[in-house]
Parts: sequence; C-alpha cells; structure tokens
Amino acid sequence: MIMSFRWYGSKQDKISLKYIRQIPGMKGVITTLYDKMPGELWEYDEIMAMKKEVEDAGLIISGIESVNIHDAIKIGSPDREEYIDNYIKTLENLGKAGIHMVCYNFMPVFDWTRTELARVLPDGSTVLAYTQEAVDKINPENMFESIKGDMNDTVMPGWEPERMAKIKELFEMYKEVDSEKLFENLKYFLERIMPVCDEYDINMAIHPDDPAWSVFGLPRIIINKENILRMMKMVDNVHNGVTFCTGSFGTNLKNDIPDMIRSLKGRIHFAHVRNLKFHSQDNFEESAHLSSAGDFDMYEIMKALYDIGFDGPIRPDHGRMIWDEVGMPGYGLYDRALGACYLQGLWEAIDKNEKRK
Ligand code: CS2
Ligand code: MN
Repeated sequence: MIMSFRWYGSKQDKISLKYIRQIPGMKGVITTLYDKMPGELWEYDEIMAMKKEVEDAGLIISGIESVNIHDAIKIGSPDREEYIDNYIKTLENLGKAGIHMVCYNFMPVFDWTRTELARVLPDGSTVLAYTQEAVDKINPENMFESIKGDMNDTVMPGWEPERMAKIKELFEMYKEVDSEKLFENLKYFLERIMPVCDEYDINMAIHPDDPAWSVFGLPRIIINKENILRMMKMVDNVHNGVTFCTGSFGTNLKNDIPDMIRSLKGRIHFAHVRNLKFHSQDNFEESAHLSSAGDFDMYEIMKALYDIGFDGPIRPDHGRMIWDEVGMPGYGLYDRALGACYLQGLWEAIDKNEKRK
C-alpha cells in the first residue's frame, strides 16, 4: 500500500507539503486541481506544474481525488457528450503525466452529507457527525446554510458555494433521474472512458455514496455489496474500480465491511480508512481511527485489504480536530497523522505475522 494524505494544494491548504512529508511513512499526496469546475478540461501543463511542486517536496502524487463529474453526465442530458469528451482528454493528460488513479463519485446534487461539522466529544475534540433526525427536519435548500458556520472559512469539497447557490435548479434537473437511470448513465460514462483508461492504464475508483442511503429523495446507488458488484460486472474492466471508503459504506450497519473488501479483490484501487461510532443506527460520528474509539474492527479491515493483495494508495480519512487546531473540518493535520501511523502499525503487524507463518 502507498500511504497517502489528502492535500488541498498550496493555495488552499494550510498544511504544507513539508509537514505532510514529516509524517512517518508518508509517501504521497492525493490532490486535485482545486480551481477546476466539474466538466472543465485539465491541461497537461497544469497537471505537470502540480506534479513538480509535489515532487520537489519529496512526495509523489499517488492519485487524484477527484476529477468531478458534471451534472449533465449524471443526468444523461444531451450536452453530456462535450463533458465526457473533456473528461477523456483530462484522463489522457493525466496518463501522459504518469498519474494512474482517479477517484470520482456519482452522487446527485450533494457529495457527502453530515449534519454537524464540529460535534464536541467528551475529551474536547470535535468531529463530523450525522443524524437522520436533523436531515429529516431540514429543507435541502438550507442544508449548506445550516453547516456553513462550522466550515472555518474553508471551501469543503462538494459544498462549493457556487454550486449551492443553484441548489433549487439542481433538484429540478434531477427530477426524472431514479436509481436505474443513474446506473444507466454511469454505465454510459464508463463505456465511453474505458478505452482511454486502457491506453494509459488509469484506474478509475468510484467513491461510495455517503451516507449509504438516499437523502432528500435523491437516488443513491453506490451503497452496498449488491450494487457495487453490479457496477463492477456492468463494465467488466479492471480499470473500472472502487475507492473503498470504510466510513461511507460503513454508515449502513448492514454492510459487512471486511466481506465487501474481499468480494472486490482486484478492483479496489484506492482506500479511505476511518472509523465511526454509532449512538443509534442513524446517529453516528467520525471517531478517531483506533478500533477502540468506534464501532469498526480496524484490524479486520486492514487484514481484508492485506489478504486481497491491495497495493494502491490508502489514506486516513476524516480526522478529529484536536490540540486546538483550526482548519477544514475532517482535514486537520494532527488526527489524520495519528490515523496514518496507526494504520501502518496494523499493516506492519499483519505483514510480519503472515510472513512468519
Ligand atoms: C470525501 C469525499 O471529504 C470527503 O468526505 O470522502 O468528498 C470524496 O472525496 C468525494 O466524494 C470523492 O469524489
Ligand atoms: Mn471517503
């Protein structure tokens, strides 16, 4: 596995590449061109400039999170062709730049959804949290307003103010799109991009929907074993793969995470590993990474990844805000660094144990 850290670029991220490199075992960053709107073409020179900056700091770009998908592609409107053409060209430019893993998601309107960005835990740390009760009470148009105050003046991925300003329009555009239609549009998109992925060996890695059920009546499809396997079969190409995000699939307690990992052998191209703590099945928070801090068995998760021969980039996912750090919720330095060390500790123990057998 390639231990990696999500980095928002020197314009946006307060955390420097130097700090990231100082985390023990850290090899790469997962990043993106943050000023690109979904559907916009990424030029080769822009990609190379970003790559140079990272490599000059002694790290590699281990993958892109994300090249976002334009709504026209998810909706399946006629103008999708031009956006898919741009996507193909972007993948070609990434491939030429030697970048081989691209994360994306296929969630309508909202990316991930949390109802609190700074729930205070007994130890004084703050975490992102979700309750269905809060979602049920809120008008989706006010969702952004309701959490904005806790964003610490950062722009959180998927919650860009320009997009949120058009929220009513977006809901209108998705009116006719149900789960089957969304599957169909995803298949169409994948079939169009697979040739360029084959040519440049680019692993596409879809991020699951978070939470793993429908919110605000919008369809969500990447939510469980059945659906993700359906997607793998629907376009049966190794370049059609998954970002296995434990904290997203894991929002639904019916999902058996280690079993899902094993069933996706060969198709997991990127891993997001984090733990959740549940107060009830639809009230949970993003705890520290340790098994004992939440409800997941992190050893079993890492063991499953190990057993399927996972060798792609992995990153600690959201961390708590600790030690008075102020920054983007979920994306502080300290707790994610602790998470990275913990995950590497588990991996080392599993590896040594297996090799001694
Ligand atoms: C991430 C998602 O920050 C997060 O919660 O897990 O934003 C994820 O990066 C995107 O959905 C992937 O496209
Ligand atoms: Mn994730």
